[in-house]
Amino acid sequence: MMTDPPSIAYLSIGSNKGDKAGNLKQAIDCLNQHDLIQVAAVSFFYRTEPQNFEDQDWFVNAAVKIQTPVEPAELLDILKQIERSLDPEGKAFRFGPRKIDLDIILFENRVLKTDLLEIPHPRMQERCFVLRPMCDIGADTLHPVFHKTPRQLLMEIEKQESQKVILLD
Ligand code: PH2
Ligand code: MG
Ligand code: MG
Repeated sequence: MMTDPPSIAYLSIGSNKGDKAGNLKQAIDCLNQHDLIQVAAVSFFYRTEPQNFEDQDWFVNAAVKIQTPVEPAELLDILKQIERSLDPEGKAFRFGPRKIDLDIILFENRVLKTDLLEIPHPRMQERCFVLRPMCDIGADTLHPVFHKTPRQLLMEIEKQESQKVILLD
Protein backbone atom coordinates (compact mmCIF):
# COMPACT_ATOMS: atom_id res chain seq x y z
CA MET A 1 0.00 0.00 0.00
CA MET A 2 1.23 3.47 -0.88
CA THR A 3 0.26 6.82 0.63
CA ASP A 4 -0.59 9.67 -1.72
CA PRO A 5 0.83 12.23 -1.16
CA PRO A 6 3.98 10.71 0.38
CA SER A 7 4.16 10.74 4.18
CA ILE A 8 6.64 12.55 6.36
CA ALA A 9 8.31 10.47 9.04
CA TYR A 10 11.00 11.13 11.64
CA LEU A 11 13.62 8.50 12.42
CA SER A 12 16.03 8.22 15.32
CA ILE A 13 19.35 6.66 14.36
CA GLY A 14 22.06 5.47 16.72
CA SER A 15 25.31 3.53 16.96
CA ASN A 16 27.60 2.53 19.82
CA LYS A 17 30.00 0.11 18.13
CA GLY A 18 32.97 0.80 15.85
CA ASP A 19 33.08 4.08 13.91
CA LYS A 20 29.81 5.38 15.34
CA ALA A 21 29.47 8.62 13.34
CA GLY A 22 30.67 6.77 10.22
CA ASN A 23 27.98 4.14 10.77
CA LEU A 24 25.30 6.84 10.96
CA LYS A 25 26.60 8.39 7.73
CA GLN A 26 26.50 5.00 6.00
CA ALA A 27 22.92 4.47 7.17
CA ILE A 28 21.92 7.91 5.89
CA ASP A 29 23.55 7.04 2.51
CA CYS A 30 21.48 3.82 2.40
CA LEU A 31 18.29 5.78 3.16
CA ASN A 32 19.19 8.29 0.43
CA GLN A 33 19.82 5.55 -2.12
CA HIS A 34 16.56 3.73 -1.45
CA ASP A 35 13.97 4.20 -4.21
CA LEU A 36 11.09 4.61 -1.74
CA ILE A 37 12.77 7.06 0.63
CA GLN A 38 13.74 10.69 0.24
CA VAL A 39 15.86 12.21 3.00
CA ALA A 40 14.52 15.71 3.68
CA ALA A 41 16.69 16.75 6.65
CA VAL A 42 19.39 15.41 8.96
CA SER A 43 20.03 16.75 12.48
CA PHE A 44 23.39 17.41 14.05
CA PHE A 45 25.15 14.37 15.56
CA TYR A 46 25.31 13.96 19.36
CA ARG A 47 27.37 11.87 21.77
CA THR A 48 24.85 10.43 24.19
CA GLU A 49 24.95 8.57 27.46
CA PRO A 50 23.44 5.06 27.17
CA GLN A 51 19.88 4.75 28.52
CA ASN A 52 17.89 1.66 29.64
CA PHE A 53 20.99 -0.53 29.75
CA GLU A 54 23.76 1.65 31.11
CA ASP A 55 26.77 -0.67 31.15
CA GLN A 56 27.74 -0.08 27.53
CA ASP A 57 29.63 2.41 25.40
CA TRP A 58 28.19 5.89 24.70
CA PHE A 59 26.15 6.25 21.51
CA VAL A 60 26.22 8.67 18.65
CA ASN A 61 22.61 9.65 17.83
CA ALA A 62 20.91 11.77 15.19
CA ALA A 63 17.43 12.30 13.74
CA VAL A 64 16.41 12.10 10.09
CA LYS A 65 13.30 13.51 8.42
CA ILE A 66 12.17 11.45 5.44
CA GLN A 67 9.41 11.38 2.86
CA THR A 68 8.06 8.03 1.76
CA PRO A 69 5.05 6.66 -0.13
CA VAL A 70 5.07 3.39 1.86
CA GLU A 71 3.03 2.49 4.92
CA PRO A 72 4.71 2.25 8.36
CA ALA A 73 4.98 -1.56 8.31
CA GLU A 74 6.82 -1.51 4.99
CA LEU A 75 9.04 1.34 6.16
CA LEU A 76 9.97 -0.80 9.18
CA ASP A 77 10.90 -3.67 6.80
CA ILE A 78 13.12 -1.32 4.79
CA LEU A 79 14.84 -0.05 7.95
CA LYS A 80 15.43 -3.62 9.17
CA GLN A 81 16.95 -4.51 5.77
CA ILE A 82 19.32 -1.54 6.01
CA GLU A 83 20.24 -2.50 9.60
CA ARG A 84 21.00 -6.06 8.50
CA SER A 85 23.05 -4.93 5.50
CA LEU A 86 25.25 -2.71 7.71
CA ASP A 87 25.36 -5.02 10.71
CA PRO A 88 24.68 -8.70 9.92
CA GLU A 89 25.41 -9.65 13.56
CA GLY A 90 22.88 -7.23 15.06
CA LYS A 91 22.50 -6.69 18.81
CA ALA A 92 23.09 -9.46 21.33
CA PHE A 93 20.15 -8.49 23.59
CA ARG A 94 17.42 -5.87 24.07
CA PHE A 95 18.82 -2.33 24.54
CA GLY A 96 22.36 -3.77 24.07
CA PRO A 97 25.26 -2.48 21.95
CA ARG A 98 24.84 -2.37 18.18
CA LYS A 99 26.49 -0.94 15.11
CA ILE A 100 23.31 0.63 13.81
CA ASP A 101 19.74 1.13 15.05
CA LEU A 102 17.07 2.83 12.92
CA ASP A 103 13.79 3.57 14.72
CA ILE A 104 10.58 5.21 13.52
CA ILE A 105 9.70 8.01 15.96
CA LEU A 106 6.77 9.75 14.25
CA PHE A 107 4.89 8.94 11.03
CA GLU A 108 2.58 11.82 10.07
CA ASN A 109 -0.04 11.93 12.83
CA ARG A 110 -0.48 8.15 12.86
CA VAL A 111 -1.04 6.24 16.08
CA LEU A 112 -0.58 2.49 15.83
CA LYS A 113 0.46 -0.46 17.91
CA THR A 114 1.12 -3.97 16.65
CA ASP A 115 3.37 -6.75 17.94
CA LEU A 116 6.13 -5.44 15.65
CA LEU A 117 5.73 -1.70 15.68
CA GLU A 118 4.46 1.12 17.87
CA ILE A 119 4.11 4.69 16.57
CA PRO A 120 4.77 7.23 18.04
CA HIS A 121 7.84 5.53 19.52
CA PRO A 122 6.73 4.55 23.06
CA ARG A 123 9.86 5.88 24.79
CA MET A 124 10.55 9.06 22.79
CA GLN A 125 9.17 11.33 25.54
CA GLU A 126 11.71 10.04 28.08
CA ARG A 127 14.77 10.17 25.81
CA CYS A 128 16.88 13.29 25.39
CA PHE A 129 18.92 11.39 22.80
CA VAL A 130 15.78 11.26 20.61
CA LEU A 131 14.26 14.67 21.43
CA ARG A 132 17.42 16.82 21.23
CA PRO A 133 18.19 15.87 17.58
CA MET A 134 14.45 15.94 16.74
CA CYS A 135 14.48 19.59 17.82
CA ASP A 136 17.07 20.39 15.11
CA ILE A 137 14.75 19.32 12.29
CA GLY A 138 11.19 19.04 13.66
CA ALA A 139 10.96 20.99 16.91
CA ASP A 140 7.32 21.95 16.30
CA THR A 141 5.96 18.64 14.99
CA LEU A 142 2.94 17.71 17.09
CA HIS A 143 2.94 14.40 18.97
CA PRO A 144 -0.47 12.96 18.03
CA VAL A 145 -1.23 11.53 21.50
CA PHE A 146 0.34 14.02 23.92
CA HIS A 147 -0.41 17.02 21.65
CA LYS A 148 3.01 18.35 22.52
CA THR A 149 6.03 19.13 20.38
CA PRO A 150 9.56 17.70 20.76
CA ARG A 151 10.56 21.15 22.01
CA GLN A 152 7.99 20.94 24.85
CA LEU A 153 8.73 17.29 25.63
CA LEU A 154 12.46 18.01 25.82
CA MET A 155 11.92 20.95 28.19
CA GLU A 156 9.87 18.72 30.49
CA ILE A 157 12.54 16.03 30.87
CA GLU A 158 15.49 18.40 30.87
CA LYS A 159 14.12 19.71 34.18
CA GLN A 160 14.09 16.30 35.87
CA GLU A 161 16.76 14.26 34.14
CA SER A 162 20.33 15.10 33.44
CA GLN A 163 20.80 12.69 30.54
CA LYS A 164 23.99 13.66 28.83
CA VAL A 165 23.64 14.66 25.19
CA ILE A 166 26.66 16.48 23.78
CA LEU A 167 26.94 18.04 20.33
CA LEU A 168 29.59 16.24 18.26
CA ASP A 169 32.01 18.58 16.50
N1 PH2 B 1 19.13 2.99 22.14
C1 PH2 B 1 18.62 2.05 22.90
C2 PH2 B 1 18.89 1.97 24.33
N2 PH2 B 1 19.67 3.04 24.83
N3 PH2 B 1 20.88 5.02 24.60
C3 PH2 B 1 21.35 6.01 23.82
N4 PH2 B 1 22.05 7.00 24.36
N5 PH2 B 1 21.11 6.03 22.48
C4 PH2 B 1 20.40 5.05 21.88
O1 PH2 B 1 20.20 5.10 20.63
C5 PH2 B 1 19.89 3.99 22.67
C6 PH2 B 1 20.16 4.01 24.05
C7 PH2 B 1 17.75 1.02 22.34
O2 PH2 B 1 17.50 1.14 21.04
MG1 MG C 1 16.21 1.89 19.48
MG1 MG D 1 15.45 -0.43 16.87
